[in-house]
Amino acid sequence: MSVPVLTHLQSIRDAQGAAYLVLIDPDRKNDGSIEDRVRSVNQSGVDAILVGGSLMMDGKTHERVARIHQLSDVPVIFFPGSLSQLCPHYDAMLFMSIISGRNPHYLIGEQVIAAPVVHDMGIETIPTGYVLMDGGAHSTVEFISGTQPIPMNRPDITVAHGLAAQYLGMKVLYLEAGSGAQTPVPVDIIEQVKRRCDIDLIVGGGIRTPDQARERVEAGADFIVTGTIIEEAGDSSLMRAFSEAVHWRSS
Ligand code: 1GP
Repeated sequence: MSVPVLTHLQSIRDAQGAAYLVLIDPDRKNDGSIEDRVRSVNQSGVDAILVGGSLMMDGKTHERVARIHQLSDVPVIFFPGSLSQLCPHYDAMLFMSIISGRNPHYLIGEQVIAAPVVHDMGIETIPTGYVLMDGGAHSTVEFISGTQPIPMNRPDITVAHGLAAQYLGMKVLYLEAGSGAQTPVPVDIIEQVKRRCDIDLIVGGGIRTPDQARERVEAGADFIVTGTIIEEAGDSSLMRAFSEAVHWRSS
């Protein structure tokens, strides 16, 4: 792709209201469904694939990422759960810091270890502040990173993190309720962060219906991520419905 992946997604956002990203977990449990999932992505108006997960249960992650990249018609973006998933088969990566946490290893430690390898591989980096919110289920990220999520009733704390990310020069803020969350990030939090912060917003975690996605786009989300519900649905019609809901300007 000649333009950077982030620029490409921003131009989709500008033209169609928001961009829609599907998360594929390259773990063993998805080994048999990866090809079908990527083919569905290609046919359903999805704008990019995020690849990542907090825990890998075998050693074949890189081989699965290569398969995803080979089959995908859209950019494949690394959403790092851990450095063990870093490999050259990505078009870009969210170069993330868990800014809602106070664990120095996930604030800067992993990034320092990764940076020379990323440089060597030539992967586009998208500077991203990752904000974990309390979606009502103890998420794997919470456990692995050893960090506390921000309560959903504290838009003030969330806005403060968004401003900090902006002033640190990050390009994107990822408002994350946690994969499989019972409650997605509330609309009013997205509205307040959007009103106060000048930074693109990824919103994900616990989004289970196209209506929920659309409400979050209307509140100010630039990019919507779904993972679990797409895994559970197992067909492309739901992806298509999400794509139409997110791309509200073209529907
Ligand atoms: C997780 O935000 C993503 O990091 C997707 O969450 O699996 O709940 O859709 P779900």
